[in-house]
This record gives sequence, C-alpha cells and structure tokens, in this order.
Amino acid sequence: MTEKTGWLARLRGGLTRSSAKISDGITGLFTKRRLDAAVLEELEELLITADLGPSVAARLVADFGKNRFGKEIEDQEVKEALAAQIEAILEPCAKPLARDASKQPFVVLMVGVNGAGKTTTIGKMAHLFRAQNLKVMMVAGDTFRAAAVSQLQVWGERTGCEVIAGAAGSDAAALAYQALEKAKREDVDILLIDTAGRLHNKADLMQELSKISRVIKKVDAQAPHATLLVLDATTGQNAHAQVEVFRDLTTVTGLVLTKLDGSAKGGVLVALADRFKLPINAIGVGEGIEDLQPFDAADFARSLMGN
Ligand SMILES: Nc1nc2c(ncn2[C@@H]2O[C@H](COP(=O)(O)OP(=O)(O)O)[C@@H](O)[C@H]2O)c(=O)[nH]1
Ligand SMILES: [Mg+2]
Repeated sequence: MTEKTGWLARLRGGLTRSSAKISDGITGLFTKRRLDAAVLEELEELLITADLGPSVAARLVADFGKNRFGKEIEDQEVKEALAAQIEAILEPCAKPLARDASKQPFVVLMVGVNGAGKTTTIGKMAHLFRAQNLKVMMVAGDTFRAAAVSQLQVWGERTGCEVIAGAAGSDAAALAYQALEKAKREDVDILLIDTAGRLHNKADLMQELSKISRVIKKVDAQAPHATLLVLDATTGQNAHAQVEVFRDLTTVTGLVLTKLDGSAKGGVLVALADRFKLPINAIGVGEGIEDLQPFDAADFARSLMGN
C-alpha cells in the first residue's frame, strides 16, 4: 500500500461516523426522487444536523438546486455534487504547515483548551518532521500538571526528539526561552512548544500565552513563527466559540482539527473553514503516531460524503 492510499483509508475510516450520517441521510432522501422544494429543505436540515452550519447548508442546497430543480435525481449524484462544492469551500484553507527553512529553528506554539489534543498533535507532528530528517525539539510548556510533562516525554522517546521540561509549576515562558536558546545553539530545525489549556480564567491564559510569545521574541523577534489552535472535532459547534476565544487571546495562524475519528461532527470543519477562513494545517484521525496528516480539501470532502 502506498502512503497516500494508507492515509486515505485511515481518513475514510476515521470519518465513517460523520459520513454515515450524511451519506445514509442523502440516500434516504434521494432514492429515485424528483428534486423539489421539500426535499431540498430536508437536505438542508440534514447538513445542519451534520454540523456544517446553517449558512454553509443554505448555500450548498441553493447551488445544488439551481440547475436540477424538477429533475429526477440519484443519491450518488447528490453526494458527488456536494463533495465538489465542499471541496471548493475547503480548498483556500488547505494549507499544510509550511516550515520556513530560513528560521532556525522554526518555532511552533501549540494552543487550545485542555484535552483538545495539543500534546498528542505535537508528538505526531514531530514524527512527520522526523520523517523529513529534520531535527525537532519539544518544550513541555504545560508545567501545571506532572502528567502533561511525562506524556510529552513519552512522545519524545517515541520520536527520538529531545524534550525540554522544568520542575512542576515552573514558569513556562522561562522554559520556552531556555529551550529556544538551546535549540539555536544545537541547530534544531523545529521547536514545538506545548502550552497549558486551562488556567484560572481567560485573562490568566492570555497572560500566559502572551508572556511566552514576548519572552521568546527576545531570542528571535519573529518567533513564534506559527501558532496552531488545536480543536477537538467531537465538540462540534463549540469549536466556533473556541476559535473566537483564542483569536482574542493570541494570533492564531492555523487550525488543527483532532479526533475526527471519534466524531460524527466532522462537518464542523467545513463550517469553520467557511466562517473563519483560517488555514487548516492538519487533521487528526486517531491516537497513533501515524494519525496526523496535512489537510487535503478533496480527500476530506469526498470522505465526508462517504465516497
Ligand atoms: N481518537 C483520537 N484521540 C485523540 C486524537 N488526538 C488526541 N487524542 C486523544 O485525546 C486525549 C487528549 O489529548 P492531549 O494531547 O492530551 O490533549 P491536550 O490536553 O490538548 O494536550 C488523549 O487521550 C489523546 O490520545 C485524535 O485525533 N483521535
Ligand atoms: Mg497536553
């Protein structure tokens, strides 16, 4: 199996719960049926319940109905047409995390609420970069929980990357600063900084994240070069609120959607792309080291439609 087919199978498998909902729904609606206002309304409802959001759902259905009204239509045609429209929405956001090789190291700050998948994503990302023969270092910036530090250390061992960690409760910004200095000295290509997702309140979290940014800028004025917001796809519509909060807290440069495998709410990715227009850098479809890949619009759109 080539790498591409292996990943596609994983993506399709991961999206089964999301696609089953949409695909079975469409088949139920469109088995030898003339396209009329009633069925278009049902299709719109189906897309909304699959978390694509009211605005995307309305547009998809309007576009789809335009040239086909009154015609007899098969479910497969519906799925293919919707997949093409969804791909067009996603395409501008499909931007794999691009390392700027002139930045040595390229510094990536990982943010998001607790449990979203930050630490796991760092581990999987390290694996992807290692496969390109790049030297990766990780910073255990979630210093509040000992378990968070040891979780990252496990990923460090798994991927053969150094993990910089401090004592429990130590200052994350100071740790990131030391790590960046060390990374520069040791010619590291990528520095991945983990952060805490839960502090006492929003102001606290903002202070923590801006302190990390401010302090590492003393070593490299342009760092962090990427700030990735990690979102748990199983939270569905709640992901919208998280983007809004984190956009206020910090400069988010891209999104990573995780747990698409455990979710029937994969459609939320389409709604997020349409609404926020932020790059979607990667998606996670499992807990394993191989379960993170750069986001591809066509693959995702087709898999979401069960094709
Ligand atoms: N099924 C699945 N689980 C994931 C994925 N990404 C992360 N997880 C799991 O979600 C849980 C929380 O992840 P973690 O990286 O600790 O989140 P953090 O608090 O943001 O650092 C862990 O049990 C991970 O194994 C994914 O893409 N799919
Ligand atoms: Mg973590």
